Amino acid sequence: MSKPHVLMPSPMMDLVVKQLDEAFTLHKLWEAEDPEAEITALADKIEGIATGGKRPVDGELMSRLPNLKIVANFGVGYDTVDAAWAGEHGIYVTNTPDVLTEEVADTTLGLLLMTLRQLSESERYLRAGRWEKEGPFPLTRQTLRDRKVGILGLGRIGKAVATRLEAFGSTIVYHGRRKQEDVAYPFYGDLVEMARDVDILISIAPGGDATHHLISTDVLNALGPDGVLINVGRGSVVDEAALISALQEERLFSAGLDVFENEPHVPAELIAMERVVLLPHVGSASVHTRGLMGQLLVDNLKRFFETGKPITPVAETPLK
Ligand code: NAP
Ligand code: 8YV
Repeated sequence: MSKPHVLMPSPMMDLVVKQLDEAFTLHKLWEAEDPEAEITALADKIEGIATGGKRPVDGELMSRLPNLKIVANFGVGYDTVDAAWAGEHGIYVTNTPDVLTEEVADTTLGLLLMTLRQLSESERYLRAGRWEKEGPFPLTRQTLRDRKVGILGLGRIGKAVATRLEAFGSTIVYHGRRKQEDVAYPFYGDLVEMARDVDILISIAPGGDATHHLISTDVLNALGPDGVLINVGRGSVVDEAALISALQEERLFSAGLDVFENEPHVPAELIAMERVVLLPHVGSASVHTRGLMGQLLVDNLKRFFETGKPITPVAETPLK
């Protein structure tokens, strides 16, 4: 029996490529001389896509593949796949939830502490020989002691962040589209109102149209000159230009960012700010966790082609 044909638009980790190469007829689009002509030539054969998000899997691409049945996304966030279009056309989309939750929550706490206590800046101070020449690094204005933290997106990762923050003694509140009945933390239906009441805003909400620029000038102004923003969700959730202005004009104290609007580009204005902490989207980036994510992507494709049902389909997939 011939193996199902799977399209991989951009390179993925060896663990994924090796297993997909064994189980399927894998088409590595980046190796094709003319990728667009390759898609056209393979159009009728392709039944699955394995994507890491570098090339968006949009309606335009999917509509060219009449036998496409499943798109397997590497990552829990799947904003680069048009899952609504896929769902409407009976195509499964899968993501990689849960296996990365604790790792991303660990990174979030690391980024939070680095930002509040200006740890990157103080390390640069030491490495530049300034401790010896100029004396101790100045005391930081920020601390996690006695702080109120607002979480935008109290989902799997948001809850794992909240559990850690409880151990740190923080007061926790949250905003989302709806109040969660099984959650005891106070809920805010209005993000500006929550920002006004907290010291720190942590965003771990998904990307996409519904959350685009949710963290606006109004939200940043409500956080105020002593406020700190941490973003580990998606860059598109924050109005980056508004954030830069707020930091430059000292309407916001600082920010810790793992995600950006136009990755891997990071605005020079942010890079120039000593106090701001910038990470290159490393929330889940350990060999351990990326390995689990890759394996789940492979297992989703294998399970689907064996049984007709993947392991972790996203909510938009209407197929039962
Ligand atoms: P999840 O369990 O689906 O949680 C998402 C949360 O966001 C939910 O609590 C949801 O609450 C809230 N939300 C969704 N749409 C919203 C909207 N329009 N307005 C306000 N809140 C909204 O997902 P997860 O596993 O925690 O992952 C969350 C996100 O983290 C991913 O989508 C991804 O973008 C990001 N992420 C980043 C990294 C990294 O490396 N930096 C790694 C992994 C994930 P309601 O449904 O109640 O609104
Ligand atoms: C991945 C992520 O680094 O899972 C997500 O949503 O943002 C990260 O874990 C990314 O998706 C890999 O491209």
